[in-house]
Parts: sequence; C-alpha cells; structure tokens
Amino acid sequence: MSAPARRPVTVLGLGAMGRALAGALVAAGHPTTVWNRSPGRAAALTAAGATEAGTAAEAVAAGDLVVVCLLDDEVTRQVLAPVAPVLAGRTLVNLTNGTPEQARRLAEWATSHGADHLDGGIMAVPAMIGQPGALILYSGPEEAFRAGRETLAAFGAAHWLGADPGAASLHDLALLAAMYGMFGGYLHAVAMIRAAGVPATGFTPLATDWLTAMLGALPALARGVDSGDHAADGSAVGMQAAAFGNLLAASREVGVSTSLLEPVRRLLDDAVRAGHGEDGLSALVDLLRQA
Ligand code: FVH
Repeated sequence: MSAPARRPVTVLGLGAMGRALAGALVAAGHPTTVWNRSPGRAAALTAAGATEAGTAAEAVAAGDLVVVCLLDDEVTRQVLAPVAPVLAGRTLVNLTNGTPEQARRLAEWATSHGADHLDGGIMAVPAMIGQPGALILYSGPEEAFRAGRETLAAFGAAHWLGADPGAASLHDLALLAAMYGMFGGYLHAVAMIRAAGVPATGFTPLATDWLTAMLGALPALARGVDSGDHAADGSAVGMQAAAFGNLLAASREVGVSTSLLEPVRRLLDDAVRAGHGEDGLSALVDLLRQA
C-alpha cells in the first residue's frame, strides 16, 4: 500500500528562516511551492524538489497550507494584499514575528477572505528547524491546528495555545523578553570580567552553572506571583537592593556601562519603598504591571 499523499504547502518568504521551513517541508515529502521578493534564494530548494512561483498569488494558488515567514507585519500585509482573491479555502499560517494585536488583525483579514488563520511563534533558530529541539507555538481555531498539525510537525514540536490568534505572539514575545534579559545580563557580566583581563571562554562555564542553578528558582517564583504569597526564601528584596549597589559600583570601577542594570536597581528600590523589603522577588511582578 502506498503512503498517503502529503498536503501541498506554500512558503512565502525565503529569508534564513523561510528557507529552513521550506527545506523541512521538502524533506518531509510535501509538494512545496516557494516565493520570494528577490530572485536567487530558491536554488537549493528547487534542486531538492521545491517549485518556485513567479508571484505570491501563483504560489498561494498551489498550496493548501500557506506558510508566511517575512520580515515583519508591514511586509506581510503588503505581500498578502494582492493574494486575497486566491486565499479562500486555504489555511494561512503566519510565522512572521509580530504583536498579538497584529496577529488578531491578520486573522480577521484572512477570515474575511474565506481562509483559516493560524498565528505562530518560532522558538528556534533556522538551523534548529526540523530538529528535535525546535518548538513552534500556534494559536487560532483548534480545528485548523488539528488539520495542519501533521504538516506543521515537519518544523518541530507544535504547541497550540488556544483560539485567540494573539496568544502565540504573546507567549513568543514573553519568552524572547526572558531570553534577552538573560543575554543582557550575561553580556554585562562578560564586559566586567573582560575588563579584568579574564577571557569570556574561561568565565562562561561558571556563568552557565550559575544561571542553570537560578533557573531552578523559577517554579517557586511563579507560585508566588500567582498566589500573591511573596514570602522570601532567604533572599529578601531589601537585601538584594542593598547588594545591587555594589554591582553597579564595581561595573563603573572597571569602566563598564550600568545602562542595562539601572532599570533593575530602580525596580528593587521601588519595591523597597512600596513596603516589599521583606518579600521575595515575586512581589516585583505587580510593580511592573503598574508601571
Ligand atoms: N532567523 C531567526 O533566528 C529568527 C527565529 C525566530 C523567528 N524569526 C522571525 O522570522 C521572520 C523571518 O526571519 P528571517 O530570519 O527569515 O529574516 P530575513 O533573513 O531577514 O528574511 C526576511 C524575509 O522578508 C522578505 N522581505 C523583506 N522586506 C520585504 C518587502 N518589502 N517585500 C517583500 N518581502 C520582503 C525578504 O525578502 P528578500 O529581502 O530576500 O527579497 C526575506 O524573504 C522574522 O519575522 C523574524 O523575526 C527569525
């Protein structure tokens, strides 16, 4: 018995990520049609079996599932506008980075043209696509997600976050906020260490072990945030606010800018002034929400 035919899929946008997505679809055996504004980016894909379309509308007409991975929301709207007449009956899967409101507006637009819409947040870099560590967050109609799930699995694990089209973007951006906080802290630490002549490669195993240990604190922090019980676990906000000044002073002493860390100091000081000196860090979340 022959294997069931794979759904035809279209990919609009062949930047670093679009090429990785299209490559994963081809590798999974999907008839894959690709389009990109600038020519010359589809060569490896067509050599592997993809079809390059001359216009975005031709590409969309060839696919049952239409994956969009462009620079930003503005570009996505520009590329999709002329495609509206051929959208009906298809599922638009927008993996372009954008805000929850942009995702909701695009969903409304796609639905008004007879298409289903799923919005996605890619929690991976291009080299991870199709590999075990890749995770893609989706939101939009559950039926559309279920129908597309097998195809979308070519990219990596597919996690549905609910019917609100903005949910995937919200989670994606929140996760990126956590990531940039970590990278910002690490870059500051390395700048301090390098100023003392210590190579980043020598310091990084210490940083990795320390950050890994601190990650273990997150579930308890989350419980405090949700319950409103901010009891400190031995590391009260007041103590942390007092010690934080040393971090800034030591940075200045070695000529490292404190601009990445100043907002954290302000938050700790605000928390102490608001009476949270004896609490744990979970008390700070509400202060951020009021800002
Ligand atoms: N690459 C990554 O690590 C991250 C991982 C998480 C998700 N992001 C988001 O994915 C979107 C695409 O990212 P990308 O890495 O593919 O980005 P580029 O390589 O810069 O490709 C951009 C594509 O957009 C096309 N494009 C730009 N401007 C226009 C326009 N005015 N009209 C039509 N297309 C346009 C560009 O085409 P071209 O320059 O080759 O003609 C590329 O196809 C993005 O939202 C990330 O945040 C990636």
